[in-house]
Amino acid sequence: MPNWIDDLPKAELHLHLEGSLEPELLFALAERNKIALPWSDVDSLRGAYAFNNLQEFLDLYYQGADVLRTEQDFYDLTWAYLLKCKQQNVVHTEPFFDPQTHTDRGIPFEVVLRGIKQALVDGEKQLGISHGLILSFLRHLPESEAFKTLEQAMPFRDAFVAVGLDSSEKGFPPRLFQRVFDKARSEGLLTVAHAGEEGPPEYIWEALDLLKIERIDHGVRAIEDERLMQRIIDEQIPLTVCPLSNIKLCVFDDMAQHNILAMLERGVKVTVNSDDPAYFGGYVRENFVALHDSLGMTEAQARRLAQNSLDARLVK
Ligand code: ES4
Ligand code: ZN
Repeated sequence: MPNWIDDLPKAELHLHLEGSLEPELLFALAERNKIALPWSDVDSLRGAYAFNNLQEFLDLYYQGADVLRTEQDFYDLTWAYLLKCKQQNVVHTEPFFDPQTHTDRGIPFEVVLRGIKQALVDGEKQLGISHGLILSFLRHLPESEAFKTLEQAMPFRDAFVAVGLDSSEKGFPPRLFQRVFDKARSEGLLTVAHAGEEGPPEYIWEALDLLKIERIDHGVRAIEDERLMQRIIDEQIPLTVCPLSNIKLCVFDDMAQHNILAMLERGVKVTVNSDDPAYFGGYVRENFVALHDSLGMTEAQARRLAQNSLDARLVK
């Protein structure tokens, strides 16, 4: 593996903290919290990480998140991720968390937030990794539930830089969340949204025009709409692309088919991210390595991708 991948300072702009829960920590937390698991050991859990689409992954991801119960659990989850960042020269991160995944099973919002935020603050002090936290709404739940979540978050307004939109994409277009995103922006929060991962280019248009997003999470299906491509290039709207995720969820048949370098060469502001590294086979470094191995990414291209990630930060 080339050294220059590690040497590049990078920002990670698309990372679900719940998706960084490695099987080893999942089992340790289950034991600590006296939770019985349906898998006999770490290897059999890892063996279940085979997905045909986004929904098959999400079903397991929400099941895995059930072991997260206490403030310490959320701290440990976030800290383990930050140690990975340190190893891989990720100097800045803007992670998502999904409050509804936890509040809907009775974990108080502030328990989740305090654990995550304390680890991020310690990461800044002890590891030198800066951050901006993004509160993500689950789009398979109604907008009224997102409003409730935003209300719960407002006493902690300063803990966040933005709101996001994730979970099952098809059938849940961005327009369903226009009002809650308006409300978030009126509170001074920035906005991002998953769009064009499995969903059509139309969802990317909606996310831009109705949700006024600063970045498109995934966005790889923009390539199907030439007018959209022109806008993304003209306005230099960043795409937070997650190559290994896209292969694991069958968005592309294999890495050799991935369009990230084609987009880069057309002038799209693409970045490299890990999405749910515990489930998809690697962190930022492993995503860069896959682009090198399967797409022939050059050192110059890697430099531009890393620079794009630093330029596309919400927190400068
Ligand atoms: C996600 Cl890959 C992906 N897409 C949409 N929502 C998500 N939540 C966690 N990972
Ligand atoms: Zn994602």
